[in-house]
Amino acid sequence: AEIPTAAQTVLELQTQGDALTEIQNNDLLYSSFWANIALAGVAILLFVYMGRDVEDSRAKLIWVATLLVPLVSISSYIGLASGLTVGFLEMPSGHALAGEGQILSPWGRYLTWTFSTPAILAALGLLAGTDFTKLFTAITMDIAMCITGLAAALTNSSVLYRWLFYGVSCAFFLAVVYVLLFEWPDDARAAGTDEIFGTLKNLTVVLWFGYPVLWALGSEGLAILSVGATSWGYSGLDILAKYVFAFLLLRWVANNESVVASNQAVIGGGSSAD
Ligand code: RET
Repeated sequence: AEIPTAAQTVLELQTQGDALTEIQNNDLLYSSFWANIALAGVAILLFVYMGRDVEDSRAKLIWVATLLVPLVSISSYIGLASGLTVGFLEMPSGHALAGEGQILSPWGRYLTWTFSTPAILAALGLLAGTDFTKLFTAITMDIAMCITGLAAALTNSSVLYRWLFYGVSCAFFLAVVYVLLFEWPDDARAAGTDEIFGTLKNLTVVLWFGYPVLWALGSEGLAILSVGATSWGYSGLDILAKYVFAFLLLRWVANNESVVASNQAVIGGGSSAD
């Protein structure tokens, strides 16, 4: 490892500045980032307010996990809007954008999903009253999905390797979907949370399938959609998968604290307020 010279440091800073200029000149892209920053800010305030009377420790844990979603999101989108987590990538031959020069890649998105999606799954698993094994499985598979998705987006040695990473990421995704569809519904029935769990599970499974589809159609994949359109696609999915999800969950928890509190599951119990 060499110590970078001053000139190299300046060069890197210029790249970030270039990214910022490019982002700001792309109205579609820039507005998709700022819509989410604003929404995350409002959501944080609203969710803190909605959880103000929650006292049971398991209900609080669900609330904290849910609150993490907009907290990660606001950081993620500031990273994108500032250019910090956006880079330029030359696409390999065989990719639809090969030979088109440097393509803007908002890779920070894939990175921060590594933190926001486990929070969503933690909230859902706790709601279902699941055990440690299933929660661990869902969350580790989910993290692996995000990291291999990031790898797929950043690989530019060959188009085949991009799709190979994509395929591996999809396999991890299916493991998550399996837990959501075939493990947690039974747990939720036993916990008496099956109605709200069912709603949130359906919302999650349907919306989460939108992400790999968008990746395949978007600028990283077949490039049928522009960079800006792809970004709005993700922002739209994020709005539903995060904020609608979190709002429904928190409203239910605030109104049904006793159901969550009486849940005998091993995770998140312990000293409740009484
Ligand atoms: C990628 C591409 C590779 C294949 C798969 C993907 C799935 C991504 C998902 C993301 C969900 C994100 C959410 C974010 C909210 O903060 C990485 C797009 C399967 C399911 C819900």
